[in-house]
Amino acid sequence: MKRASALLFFTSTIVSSASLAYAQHATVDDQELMTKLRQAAPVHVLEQATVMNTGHDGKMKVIQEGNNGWTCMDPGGAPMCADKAAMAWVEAWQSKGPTPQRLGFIYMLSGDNGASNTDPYATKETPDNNWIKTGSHVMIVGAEAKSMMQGYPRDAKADPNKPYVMWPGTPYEHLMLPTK
Ligand SMILES: [Cu+2]
Repeated sequence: MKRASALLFFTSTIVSSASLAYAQHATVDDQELMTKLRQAAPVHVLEQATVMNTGHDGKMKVIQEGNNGWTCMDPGGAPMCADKAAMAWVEAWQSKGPTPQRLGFIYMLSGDNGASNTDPYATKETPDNNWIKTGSHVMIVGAEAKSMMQGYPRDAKADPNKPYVMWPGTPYEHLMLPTK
């Protein structure tokens, strides 16, 4: 009996980590999402922000209506709060559209899940995609940031402990600024 329930626990753990690996389809309940977001951005930003969670159908749903221009969400285990210009940049990146001109700002104070530093669309580590995991950081995005990025390292294999340019040479290159 004990054995059977241990096995059941083990199986469901595997199933849930498998679905977490599937970033877009991962679901966390709203309470859990809010807990994660409190670690990811200043609480006063989160308080008045629009909060989106991924529903079981994989679509984003608004779970808190905001009025401060910020949007908070957790796409695939990387909780973040983004301002309006940064949201437009996120949309451009995801739809492979032109980089918006305006400067955007993103809080990711609990770090990310890892990303390729050379392929903006990679979802997992491969031997040659320069996978990198960054701890607590903020991001500055948008075409306007390109002049600001001069002088920061733009190596394919970045050192995530220091400020660096992510996705260098792509339309979505942006500044990663560790906060610890
Ligand atoms: Cu980030």
